[in-house]
Amino acid sequence: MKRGKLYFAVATVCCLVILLSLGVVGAAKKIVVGFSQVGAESAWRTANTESIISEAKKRGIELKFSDAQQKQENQIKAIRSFIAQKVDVIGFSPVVETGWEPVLREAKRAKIPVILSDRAVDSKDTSLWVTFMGSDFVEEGRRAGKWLAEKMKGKANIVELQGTVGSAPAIDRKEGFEEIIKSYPNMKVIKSQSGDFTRSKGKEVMEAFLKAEGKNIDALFAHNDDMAIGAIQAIEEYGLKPGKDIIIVSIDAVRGAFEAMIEGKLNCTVECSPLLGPQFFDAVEAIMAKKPLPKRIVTKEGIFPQEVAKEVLPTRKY
Ligand code: GZL
Repeated sequence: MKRGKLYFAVATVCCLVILLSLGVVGAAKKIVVGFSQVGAESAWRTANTESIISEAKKRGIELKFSDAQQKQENQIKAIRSFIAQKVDVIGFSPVVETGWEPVLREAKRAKIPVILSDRAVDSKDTSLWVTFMGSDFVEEGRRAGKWLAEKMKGKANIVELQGTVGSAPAIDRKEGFEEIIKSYPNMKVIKSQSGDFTRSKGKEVMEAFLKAEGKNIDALFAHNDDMAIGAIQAIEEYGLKPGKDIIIVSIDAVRGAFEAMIEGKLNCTVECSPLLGPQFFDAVEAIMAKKPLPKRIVTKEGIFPQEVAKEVLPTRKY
């Protein structure tokens, strides 16, 4: 009898040692997440990256982070690499809406759940991702349109600096803005072109608008603050007063926009929060705990006209 008990004890210890070495018991296995970021094109993106990286660190989650420099092929490569490394969850902000199905099918075959952060994918196969979290860009466009219509009393020749061609924010912000101004026969978009969400391109395209339309321009709608800030430089170099000769509304509500409003050079910014880190990793931990998630998680946002800029700036986190 005694020999039997001894054998049982030895076998139990051996099993425990094997399970411990496999990380099945004892210390919980560290979660590993692969995240493919659009790039570093704007102050918004920098704040978004900081939010993702700092939140992973705070939660002790291993983050494999890749910057795609606004190129879809780089994001596809990064996602394939995450699949090869067998990460637990893949997250990414798709630089454009289309062209993702093949690589997302590979992730699905590898049984790696995908979270869309910030921007959407345009695909009928919604099984390719667990959830899409981010702003309602159409509503942001509507808010910009409503504010401008009121400010201009329903009459303006408008130039538009669009975001990255084919990206969800550019497509949807344009849609929302047009939905509003179509009710105002005397509000017309006389020029519209992509500034790719960057300050430099926003300045360059605004210079071309001014060359073609000059004093005929009453207002600028920029799909993000970085392009608006670039356009402000172009307007000043052209000899006009931004915020006075040309009324400007943009989107993101980054620190630079508040500073420009306090200087009287920008008139309104619509909030688009980049602080998605906590929400993103809540979703990661829910997936790991096999908890259900809604297909769509919308970030709550506001609008900031020039009049409140000074009082609100100290409270801003990005
Ligand atoms: C919006 C985000 C956009 C920002 C830009 O959620 O995708 O990309 O508006 C950024 O500033 O470049």
